[in-house]
Amino acid sequence: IIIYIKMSLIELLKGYNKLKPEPNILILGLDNAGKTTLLNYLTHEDNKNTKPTPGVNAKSIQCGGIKLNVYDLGGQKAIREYWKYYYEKVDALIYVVDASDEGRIDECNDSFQSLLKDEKLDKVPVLAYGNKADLPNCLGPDEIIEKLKMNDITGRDWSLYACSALKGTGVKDGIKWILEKLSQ
Ligand code: G3D
Ligand code: MG
Repeated sequence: IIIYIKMSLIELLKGYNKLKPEPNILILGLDNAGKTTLLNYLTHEDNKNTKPTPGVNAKSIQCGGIKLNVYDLGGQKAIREYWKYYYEKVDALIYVVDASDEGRIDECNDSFQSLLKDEKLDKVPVLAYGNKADLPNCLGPDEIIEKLKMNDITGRDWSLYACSALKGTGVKDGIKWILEKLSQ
């Protein structure tokens, strides 16, 4: 019998006792990018009942006194329209890209560039996921880095990981990168 145990954020957090207290991680991306799927994967829960705009799908995870807030926001509107729902300081940003949807990559880049310009996200480390990497003919990491002009990013740390939020592959590596950034 094969018992498949899903990676969870809580399991990953165990190795990070120097993590800053109560970090806020914001998950953003265009609609259909896979944000809710990612949230479901990280929390082992079905968050599907919370549909995109205008609601904010917020998830708080407690682990040994550590609170990790994951915010899953729809991507259809400018980020500014969401700030009325959001008052806490953001410590890290996860930007989910649908790597299988080349047709929307310019729109995806526009949204990403406006995020980078937002003063509320100034200096905030950015983890980009090239999601849906399980699908054929996906944009590869190098292509996404180029399309999103990530090599031009200054004043903040960034990284990009290919992943499949659906299958879980690659998710852990990205989360580890963020946890390192949030560790003092
Ligand atoms: P969103 O919350 O960013 O809007 P969702 O996106 O998490 O709702 O995902 C949108 C659709 O993409 C869903 O399909 C979901 O199953 C699919 N999806 C998300 N991540 C992956 C992935 O890694 N691989 C594949 N193949 N599909 C993914 P449905 O059909 O439910 O609309
Ligand atoms: Mg969603």
